[in-house]
Amino acid sequence: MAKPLRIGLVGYGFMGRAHSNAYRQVNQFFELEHRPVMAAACARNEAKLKAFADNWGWESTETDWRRLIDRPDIDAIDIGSPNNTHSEIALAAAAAGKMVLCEKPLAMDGAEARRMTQAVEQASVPNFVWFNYRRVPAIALARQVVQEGRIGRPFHYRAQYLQDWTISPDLPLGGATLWRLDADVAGSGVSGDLVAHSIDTAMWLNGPITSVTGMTEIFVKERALQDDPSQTKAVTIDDACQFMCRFGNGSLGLFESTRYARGRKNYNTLELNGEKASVYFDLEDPHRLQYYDHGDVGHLHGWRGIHVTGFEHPYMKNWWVPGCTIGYEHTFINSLADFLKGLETGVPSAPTFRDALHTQLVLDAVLESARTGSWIDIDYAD
Ligand code: SOE
Repeated sequence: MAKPLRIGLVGYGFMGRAHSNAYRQVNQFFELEHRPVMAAACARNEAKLKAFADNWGWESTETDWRRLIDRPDIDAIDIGSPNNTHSEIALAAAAAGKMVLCEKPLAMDGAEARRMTQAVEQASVPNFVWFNYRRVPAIALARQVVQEGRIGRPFHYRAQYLQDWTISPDLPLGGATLWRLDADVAGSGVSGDLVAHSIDTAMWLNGPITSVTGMTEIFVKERALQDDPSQTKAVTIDDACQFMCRFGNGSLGLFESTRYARGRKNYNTLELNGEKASVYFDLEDPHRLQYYDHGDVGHLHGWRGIHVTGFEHPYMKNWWVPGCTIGYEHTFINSLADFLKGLETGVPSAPTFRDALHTQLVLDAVLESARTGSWIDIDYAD
């Protein structure tokens, strides 16, 4: 009989739904010692919260996250609310001895992420950040290929994360759905929202980034407020962010991200070129890992598209039969399964708060470089 792990979720937006779905499904597909119990969902709007909790099967609701943390029947706090709420909730949850799971980006900036990391580490509570793209089977296979030494000496890493949903100047900012455009709530723009994913994956595949130089742009400088369209607010998030970097292993990196790439909806790509082989992934073709192996016989040199849906591929033996695909929501289920496995084995599942702190420090350096026009070295030391 699996041990119940009683979850208190904060937030009921996009990520509240993705996490709820993971809690509901994980034990159906993974054999685990723990069984998450959807004990309580928490948000401020009582009516919307009730509808959300009923829809997803949360046992109870709280409208104040402090009460949620005070509840002795809750083992883990899952933070899926906007970025400016992460720190206070995580610090209180850690102080109360609860496990803490947190949506990305971990924090508004590196200083906040460091305090959060120190809090969970001092309290010795399991902690985890939902950088879900690590759990795309094709990306996990890319990591396996790197770990197996197939790439050889790495030379280049390149990533793009492009969307187009903020192009219209008529799009307001703030409120329940457009807080990602408000720096006071989001901390930053595409850097924290999208580049954070790219950096997390990059450092997982290719090791630490040691120095960066970047640039950002704000294309629409002022927007109406979603909650009060008669008012406007200056846009201070980065609409687009590009940077070059050096990795500790000697390779060079190139990153581009924007929400102004017309036609690109959730275009998230990566490519790693090594002496022996290369890998390429594109989230718009999510089941395929492109692999080029220079060791192949000369006349058969070419990119092979591996359809990552076999039993031998990461996560796929837990799903359907070979060739059958899984989707975006499964990356959250795979993430949760790994977190729960970490509790079982005592080997914490990554990314932990410390891993996410490192991503945040790279983001801070990119934004500082964009402001100052200079190269910034990254110091990961506490
Ligand atoms: C932004 O548009 C967003 O929803 C991000 O917040 C998610 O992290 C990303 O996975 C999809 O795009």
